[in-house]
Amino acid sequence: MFDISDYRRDGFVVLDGLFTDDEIRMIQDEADRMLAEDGESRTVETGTEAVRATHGNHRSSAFFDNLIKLPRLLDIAEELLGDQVYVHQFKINAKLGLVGDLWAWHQDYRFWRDEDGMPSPNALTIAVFLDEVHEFNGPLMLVPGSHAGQLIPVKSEQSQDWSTTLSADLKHQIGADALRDALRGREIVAPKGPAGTAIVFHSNILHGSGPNMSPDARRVLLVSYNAVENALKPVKNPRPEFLASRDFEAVSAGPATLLETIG
Ligand code: 6CS
Ligand code: FE
Repeated sequence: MFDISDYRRDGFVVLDGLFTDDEIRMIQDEADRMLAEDGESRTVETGTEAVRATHGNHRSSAFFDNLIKLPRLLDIAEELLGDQVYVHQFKINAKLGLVGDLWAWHQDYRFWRDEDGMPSPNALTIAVFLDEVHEFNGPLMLVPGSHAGQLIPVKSEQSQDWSTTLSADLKHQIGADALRDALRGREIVAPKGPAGTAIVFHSNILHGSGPNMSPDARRVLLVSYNAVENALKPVKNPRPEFLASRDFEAVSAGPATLLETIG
């Protein structure tokens, strides 16, 4: 399916056609149902009613519970993490046309270590394009090789409000000087492609995305798998279960195909 050495070198790989058009249509329908459901696990773009993201939907949607157990996803996660895996976080980022805001440059492991007590960066995310990703609707940008170093220093702050870990005005912001150092001699890539394309990326890779300047939505479904051996340690202020799961039971493979929406 892909060359593991590419993943080890770059910290990510792009998988064309991981899902078929028919499967994407089913995923889009269930994603829209979840994005429309108000609740604590849904965030909106600052100062607007426009939905930004929804989290932990595999815990309430039988359809997404089936999706996270697809062998085509579990095989990748288990191979790259070298262990059985569980779902640390499930989210759908909407990045709606013209209103979808940016995701500042960051490393996921910064959040999963400092907020959730994750011992090591042996975790990854599989991001599935639910819409075509093109130059103007806020493609995910990644810095190949940036996963191999230490965590980039951030401007620390003591906010206990977990919503600042998901907003455009992101907690754990990386300052311009630290960013300049991290980007020196490196390139920035922004994989584009049709719905059904997937990007598998390391928890330590520097990534972000700009605002959506086009009328086309850029919905992306992201499943973050953690190695069972890398289960979260206890922390003083644990984030909600829909953001950082503390059910460390290994996920067993389910059917190889998506089941009809069982909404
Ligand atoms: O805080 C988190 O877990 C989330 N925040 C960002 C900026 N990306 C990773 C993760 O989804
Ligand atoms: Fe991220």
